Amino acid sequence: MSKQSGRGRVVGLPAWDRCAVMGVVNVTPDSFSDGGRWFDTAAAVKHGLALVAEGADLVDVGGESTRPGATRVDEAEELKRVIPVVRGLASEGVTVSVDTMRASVAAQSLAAGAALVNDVSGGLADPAMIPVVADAGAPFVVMHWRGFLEGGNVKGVYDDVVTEVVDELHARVEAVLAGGVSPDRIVVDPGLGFSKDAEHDLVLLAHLDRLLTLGHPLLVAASRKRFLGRVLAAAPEAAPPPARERDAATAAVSALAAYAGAWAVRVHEVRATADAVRVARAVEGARAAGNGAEGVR
Ligand code: PMM
Repeated sequence: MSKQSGRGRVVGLPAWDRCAVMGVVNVTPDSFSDGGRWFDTAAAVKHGLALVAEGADLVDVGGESTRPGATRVDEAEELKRVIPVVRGLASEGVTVSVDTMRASVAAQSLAAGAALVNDVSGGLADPAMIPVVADAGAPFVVMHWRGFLEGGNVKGVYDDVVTEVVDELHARVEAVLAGGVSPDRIVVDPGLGFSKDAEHDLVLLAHLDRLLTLGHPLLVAASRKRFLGRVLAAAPEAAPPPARERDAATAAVSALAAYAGAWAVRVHEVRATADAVRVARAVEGARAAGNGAEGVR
């Protein structure tokens, strides 16, 4: 399978000639990395528009923190947080993704103008999710997920993390297809940090080519995650830098993921990643055009 397979077009979304940049707007008081800052409709819409001005191709709006140990918000509260922000951004012409595990939130977001449903449970948390997405003909992100984490990272045990994530994602994609979502609207995502520790995340990033063999566009969401804190810590036992000091490292992952053929990267800080995906495209272009080093001085 060609390296470009992960970059393939997602029907129902604009086509980009490089890895797309998905900016994150968390309308939550408790998200692990930017919680509380955009917990107000007007501020959240303004932030989403600022991300677009900085180079986001699409904006992912979420109203429920998926941070390990986070308590779930109820449906009414999630709707109250998310729908006005989706509507506000969509009415400004922004391509909006909704980050939700609830079918009702997905359905109302699509009605309010969202273009993509991003479900970290891959349709497992709410049995009504896949029918809603299929009926709407919406694109759908299927993330690798092993369930809600109560009491820590208990489900993060693997013999071979890459093979198991690929196989489990393959099974989810089959279920989503059986539920009527069309294959050209499915995006896959390894779910970095979800039932995975830092080593698992790094091994997955080292083998994005294996995820591309699933034959669907690939989304990589590394932004500010714990594994970057571990990589950046001065020593194995040293405290990791806080989430908001992991943006340069996030942009480095964006360049690597884009160069490996990812369809999109999901990030909180857009500007550096917008540059990173352009550098990756330029290098890819040079490689595609060139005949090797000879002739280049
Ligand atoms: N991670 C978070 C939230 N949504 N969606 C996808 N598709 N993939 C992810 O890895 C993912 C996600 C983590 O939460 P944050 O928004 O607080 O970083």
